[in-house]
Amino acid sequence: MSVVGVDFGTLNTVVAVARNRGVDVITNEVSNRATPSLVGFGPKCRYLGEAAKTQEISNLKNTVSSLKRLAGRSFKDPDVQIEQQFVSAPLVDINGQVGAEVSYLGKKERFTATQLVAMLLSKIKQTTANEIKLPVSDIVMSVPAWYTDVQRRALIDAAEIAGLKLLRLINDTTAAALGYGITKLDLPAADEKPRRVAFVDIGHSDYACSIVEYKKGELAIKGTACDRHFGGRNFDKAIVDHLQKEFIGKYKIDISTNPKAMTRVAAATEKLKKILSANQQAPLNIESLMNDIDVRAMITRQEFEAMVEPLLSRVHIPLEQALADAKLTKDDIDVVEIVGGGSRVPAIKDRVQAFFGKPLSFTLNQDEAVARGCAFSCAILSPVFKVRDFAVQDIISYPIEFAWEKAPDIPDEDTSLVVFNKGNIMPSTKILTFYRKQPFDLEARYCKPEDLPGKTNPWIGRFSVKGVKPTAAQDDFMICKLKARVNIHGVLNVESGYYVEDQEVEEEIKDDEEKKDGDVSVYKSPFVESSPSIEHFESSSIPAKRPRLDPQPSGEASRFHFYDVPDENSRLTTIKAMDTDNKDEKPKTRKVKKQVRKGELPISAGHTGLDVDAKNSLTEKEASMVMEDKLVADTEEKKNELETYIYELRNKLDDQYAEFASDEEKAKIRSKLDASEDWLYDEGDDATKAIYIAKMEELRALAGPVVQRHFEKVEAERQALQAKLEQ
Ligand code: ATP
Ligand code: K
Ligand code: MG
Repeated sequence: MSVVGVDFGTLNTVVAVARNRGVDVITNEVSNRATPSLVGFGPKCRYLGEAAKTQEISNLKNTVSSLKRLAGRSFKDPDVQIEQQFVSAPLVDINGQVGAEVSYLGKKERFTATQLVAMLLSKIKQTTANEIKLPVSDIVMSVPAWYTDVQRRALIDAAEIAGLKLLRLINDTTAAALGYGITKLDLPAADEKPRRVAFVDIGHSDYACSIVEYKKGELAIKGTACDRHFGGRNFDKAIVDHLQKEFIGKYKIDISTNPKAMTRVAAATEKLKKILSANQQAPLNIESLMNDIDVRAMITRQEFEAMVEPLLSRVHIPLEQALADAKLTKDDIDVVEIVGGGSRVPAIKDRVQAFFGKPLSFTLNQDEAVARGCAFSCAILSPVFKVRDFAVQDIISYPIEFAWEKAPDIPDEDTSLVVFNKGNIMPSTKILTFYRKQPFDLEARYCKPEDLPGKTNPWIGRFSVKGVKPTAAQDDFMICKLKARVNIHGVLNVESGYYVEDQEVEEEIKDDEEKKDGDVSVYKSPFVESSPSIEHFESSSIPAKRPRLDPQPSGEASRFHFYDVPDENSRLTTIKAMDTDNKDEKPKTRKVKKQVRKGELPISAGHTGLDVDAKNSLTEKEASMVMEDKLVADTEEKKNELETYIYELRNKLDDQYAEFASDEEKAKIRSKLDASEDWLYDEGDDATKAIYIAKMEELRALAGPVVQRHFEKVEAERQALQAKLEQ
């Protein structure tokens, strides 16, 4: 079983694996440590990763980039229009979702962003399996912290379509933070002041800062803030826009009217930008860019910095926000770690350093830190790998509320409640309590739509609670408990439902509780079910009739609790603790009303992810495209083998086989070789795998006797030599 971490970047995807008692970044088929996050389509097969990059310039209309930015987005989202500026294939609306229309196997085809991501992942899976010589299944993959439920579900679906088992979606900066923590052996002990590290990741499209607190064996994310439209590509675009104007004046060409010219300038610009990170000026030369015109330009670092000043002036914003969320100041930060290729721009580093007022630290590999963190996370979660345990506590990025219809018999009931707040620990479970006599529905949604990317629909899911009926005995409310969880992927679910009944139980009084006055109003009852949560019951202190949340400090074991109180005087909500009257008995006990789990409530959930049937059919489709690609690759390989064999045999006939073939035999073989070669460059250029194999067999059979005679002679010589040595 393999342990794999995938940093799915906007520009590049980096894969790390756990092996040789460590974590290594693997190389792909052309020995690169990062694979372009690109998919392309052709008349015979798909081009995935490196192949898509190779074909890009000649196949712009059928090449899709920005996959990470498209997953889970709706076509109408204004953000998709921004992406279209960076994506050369036409983006289209597929049942509301964004996808691309391409020409594939000679026909127009449309693929959703989820499918496109699955294609890249499927390639990553093959590359990784080839490299580590093991089948790949379990992975941990990174996403930006600002990814919403629908985006996360899209990636989970994509991984499944690609035949991968996604153990965790982890936020980019959290992955980097894990990689940092697990390798540092000098973290503060539990009773010491935590080490506080700011992680700054600036990639190709994205900028995030997380403030992280470390103690031995654990990290807690305290605040994360992002600029969703800030990365290397924005810096490139500033230069391209400048060059576009310059070329209009200087060469009378407008590259914005010519996609191929635009792409070539963008590629040259990215190189130029990288040169400017180490030099004060950099040249750009492109031959025959448009209308047979060669262009040249020279840009100094100073000019570049002036062009990107509007971006540079935003650098401090996520840093300030992350600190504010963490309720810390710059002075509290012990270390500032920088990752991501985009942060190599000296002016960015200067701004970050000036903001924190301390030198930056580069102990992580800027390009590989996220992938390595993902691999560590996978190792921790994988049952087959032993790794030092390291607890990772992340936080929720957007507040989530539940809404429902007012119950007919509870007049004053509220109809919505914020259940998860921004900054709540993630993963986390909360128990919601409802008093109902009939089945009911709940809807979950983000309650601050203005914080979401673009115009993301705040709707998260709808949950129908079945099996609810009045309690048999008294025709009373059923007390329904629902477990809402933002899980390890950052995805919301109502995972289960059950109902409880109030029962009087005898309970021992612990000494430290005794001081309480007769009527104990607050009483903690540890929940016996699988959930480690603690429920809180209160009696008279609840302001009647209002659903509410009761804030708890923090940690997986403490939750916010939700009360739904039907009636001020209802005995359902009154939990009384009574002293037992007999004081002589030991141990002392009292009767308390406790809620006892009585049965399950089935829940059917509707969310933005794919349903099972759709997922199965896309999985089949992906598998068949993989087979098709493989067939094309195998066919190409057989064709190359045949071609090579023709050349080799022809040479050997003049060389080592010369003495073993008669002139007649040689002439016959040569003429067959010539015919086969002519065939290869003619109709044989595009034949099937089986035909190439058959042609090869034909030649082998013809040359067989000659090869055999040669072999026998070589063998006889070998034996003679051996016999001599053994004498
Ligand atoms: P994202 O995290 O935004 O999804 P990503 O993970 O694919 O994207 P990275 O690989 O971290 O992005 O960074 C890629 C960006 O870094 C590109 O824009 C690239 O031009 C830029 N970059 C790489 N090296 C340098 C350099 N030496 N100087 C300036 N920019 C650089
Ligand atoms: K990357
Ligand atoms: Mg990245």
